[in-house]
Amino acid sequence: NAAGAREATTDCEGEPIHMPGTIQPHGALLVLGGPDLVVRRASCNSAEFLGIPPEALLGRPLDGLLGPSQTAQLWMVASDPQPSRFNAVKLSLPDVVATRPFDALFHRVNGELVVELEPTADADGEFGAYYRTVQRATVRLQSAGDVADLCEVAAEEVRRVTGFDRAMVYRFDAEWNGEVVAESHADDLPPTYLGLHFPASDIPAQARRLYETTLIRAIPDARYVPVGVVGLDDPAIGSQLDMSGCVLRSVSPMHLEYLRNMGVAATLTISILRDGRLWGLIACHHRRPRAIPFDRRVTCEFFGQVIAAQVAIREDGEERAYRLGASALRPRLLEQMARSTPSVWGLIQARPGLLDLIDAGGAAVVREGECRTVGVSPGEPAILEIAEWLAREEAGVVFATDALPDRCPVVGASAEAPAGLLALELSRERRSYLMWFRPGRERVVHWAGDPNKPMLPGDPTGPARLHPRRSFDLWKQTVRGRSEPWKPREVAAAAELRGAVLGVLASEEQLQDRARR
Ligand code: BLA
Repeated sequence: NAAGAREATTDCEGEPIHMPGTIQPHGALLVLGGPDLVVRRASCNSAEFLGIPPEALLGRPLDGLLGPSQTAQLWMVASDPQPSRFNAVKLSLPDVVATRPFDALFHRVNGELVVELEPTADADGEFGAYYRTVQRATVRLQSAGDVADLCEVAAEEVRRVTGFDRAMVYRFDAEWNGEVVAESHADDLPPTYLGLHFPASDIPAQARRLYETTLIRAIPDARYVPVGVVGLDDPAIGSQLDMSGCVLRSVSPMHLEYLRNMGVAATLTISILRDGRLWGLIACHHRRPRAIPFDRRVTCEFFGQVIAAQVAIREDGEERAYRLGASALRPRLLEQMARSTPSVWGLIQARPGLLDLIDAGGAAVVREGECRTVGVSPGEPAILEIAEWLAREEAGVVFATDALPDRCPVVGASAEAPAGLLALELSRERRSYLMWFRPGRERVVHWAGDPNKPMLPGDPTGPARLHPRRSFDLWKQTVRGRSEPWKPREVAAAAELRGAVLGVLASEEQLQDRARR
């Protein structure tokens, strides 16, 4: 039910995912503070990586652990005023037997230096082949056609580069609902998510904000047991560590459950930004645990930026092409008006016409209690009522809504009723309007599989809403009675058309006046 959905959203958004107090176990974490970089916090698994248990690390200055030359190297990284995320130092510990080679990743938070140790990539020799793979991917992305084609290539290439079972491009809409717009999968897996929509609550607001600053995240094993972090016995240490920038940050239990319900053992997620905001994600799934070493994650992050740049180029291109198309179409609509009596009916007769200017299910022209329609539109009585309502409400000269049943009481929320309305006022006194209608979104969904067949055996006792299919149902609830939103460029094109149409109508009136005299 809708109330339940809202509640779940609120709960999810309240979880402080940036300070879980624990980390994932595939690495170890140290927090250093003070002028001597003394270890103030350490993860409970430190012995596994450093050979030293956390209690024995706390209070020790760094140079005692690393020796003077590595400490100096670390200082250099630590004092960089603009620390790069791409900076990792390969460290080895002189006085202890390190159990395995690792990368050390650094960043600062609230005056402390956070050090994360992760197993390093072992096969440096592979780099040549890896580089060629990335280069090939970059070339393919740059030569992709439109945004849809680009997403297709992005999913394929990210899967190839990461070796995951499945890679998807997940695109957000204006309300942060998402749709899987491309999917690449291993040969022995079926396509599963392509075309599916998910509600905004599946990736709550605080998570989306975080993903705008940390552009790549890995969960190598979704069934992991979280590792605690202990601190010096000092009141200042009592406060929770802000792990926003930690690659080892423990993941929300809600999300881990979601992944388990999906049958996913490992994920890698890459942000795609547009003007600093999240445009979409590349989500990779693997059936077995899978870790991607730091070097490769950096490559994937770079890859996300290439994709983002290519998205921007194509979207800007589409914008320009749309504007050009609209300005070419406008004179043809006006020509048809000149050939029709009364002229406004010409707008309905023109081919290409109103539905080529604005992507909608149908359009109508209302004039003095009469109307003409093209495409799929409500019946004449309903259209006339909408015109009455627009006039009464003083809806303005350009009115756009993607939630008409909510806004306009005369439109019922029936499956046939339009959910989106873009209306241009031609004359309020005469109840004369030009309208476009869009259907409800739940009807424009394309299914990849049988919606009634559960995707996974799943855990029947688990929270039902976390099942991806149910999640899709939840999305359908949140968008009931809602249409695809009108794009700003469409509203702008409609407003420009209104100006031109009013010009034609004014001269028509002058002619009629003259004829009468
Ligand atoms: C995070 N949810 C996420 C992430 C994705 C999704 C991609 C990013 C984290 C990651 O895996 O790297 C959702 N993943 C999807 C979707 C698909 C997919 C839609 O593969 C489709 C194919 N999630 C819920 C509900 C809650 C919730 C109801 O469904 C809250 C009650 C929470 N999701 C949630 C939280 C995070 C998250 C809190 C942040 C996880 C973190 O970074 O700690």
